[in-house]
Amino acid sequence: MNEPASSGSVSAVAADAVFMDRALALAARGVALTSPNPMVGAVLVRDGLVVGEGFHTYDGVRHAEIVALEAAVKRPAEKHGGLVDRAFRHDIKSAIPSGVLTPEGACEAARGATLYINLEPCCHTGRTGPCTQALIAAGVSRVVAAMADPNPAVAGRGFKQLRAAGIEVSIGLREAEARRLAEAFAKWIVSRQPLVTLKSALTLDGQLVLPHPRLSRSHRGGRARPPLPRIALKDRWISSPESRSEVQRMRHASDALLTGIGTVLADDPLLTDRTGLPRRRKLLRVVMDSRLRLPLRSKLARSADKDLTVFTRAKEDSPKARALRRAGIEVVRVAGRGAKPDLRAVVEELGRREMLSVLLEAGATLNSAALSAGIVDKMRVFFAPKVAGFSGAGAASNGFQAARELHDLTMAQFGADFAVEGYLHDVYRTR
Ligand code: AOF
Ligand code: ZN
Repeated sequence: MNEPASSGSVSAVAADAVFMDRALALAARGVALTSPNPMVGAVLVRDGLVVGEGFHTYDGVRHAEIVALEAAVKRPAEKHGGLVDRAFRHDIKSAIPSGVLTPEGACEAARGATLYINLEPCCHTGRTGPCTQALIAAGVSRVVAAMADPNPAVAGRGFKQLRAAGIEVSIGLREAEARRLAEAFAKWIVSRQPLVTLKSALTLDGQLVLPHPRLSRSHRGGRARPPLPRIALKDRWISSPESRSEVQRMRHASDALLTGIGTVLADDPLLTDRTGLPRRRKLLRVVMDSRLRLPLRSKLARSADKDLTVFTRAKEDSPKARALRRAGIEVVRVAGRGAKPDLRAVVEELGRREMLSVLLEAGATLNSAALSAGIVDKMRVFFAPKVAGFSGAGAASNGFQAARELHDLTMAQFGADFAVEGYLHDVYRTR
């Protein structure tokens, strides 16, 4: 699979890397706009020049290759000799075979060009026709792809079709980057379950909560706490402003956010994507709340707008459930044992709703339940250079039998904080 880029010379290999990086950057522009499809970017190059490029968005329907081919066709007439618009009828299921160049578009724009793409071109008919056929019809002579499509409907057959048509295919350039970009799609398309990332911010002595005069008294109760007024805003946070912007970016890249009622009662969070960047579907905010303690006056409940779901063990027709529903909150009774919800069932339900990625932003209770249930795929922990006092019962009380090990670790700095990221599961391997 991992063939070197062809054409031999050092400059050709370097050019391949440059154009693949461009395809990856284009793909990433589809963040929050492609789910439940993957992020894909494509660059068409002829004689060392980019003649067309583009990226997929779900609402734009057309796949990245087709956007790039169309861009090549739409270039100024003098460049390609009188080309017409709409040369590709890829997204219209009609008498014209999808993905095939129409007669009026019989242009030379892409003939002999190389396509750089971060994912194998598809060979199936979904909402659009096969990209392989469009590329063959357009006369593309070489395809450089970073990775195979994990979708079982494609999975290498796209490459086979291209090769059978005489197109030179190289696979594996920037594969690690491409696999990372497609990891949530890969997990979901194979298992129909979302990729779950546990995000947390800790002090250097491993505490999730900073010392606070009011929190050091009773930390329980069924009401959302008002904001803590006497402490300066900057001192209420464990992590740096840079870490918190990064968390916003992580929320933006997620389909759903999962938290526990304990966090809601303690912090009264809003849990929204405040990047201001466009997203196709609202970030679904999900609360695990066995006994339906979610206060109607909490920020979450008051801001509910078809984007708040509560998973509970309480009866779906209880007065509280009805009150929450009247406030526009979805209440779903989930399988479980006693008051303990089955977190696997929750994740499966989110997968059925085409949620590819879930960000778990919760406290110690839900975090450890999620880890014990085996639903966490990766972790991202922000360590802040603060000390809260080395307190707590720690691992003795959370029911863990043994420590779990993370792999493929990476580390990044955000302001004064360090974020460590690692995987608990190989998301490219079906469990
Ligand atoms: C590509 N290029 O840009 C994307 C691909 O229903 P459809 O027609 O949109 O097909 C969705 C599937 O196509 C998706 O599951 C994945 O396998 C592939 N996505 N393929 O050649 C693209 N987004
Ligand atoms: Zn396609």
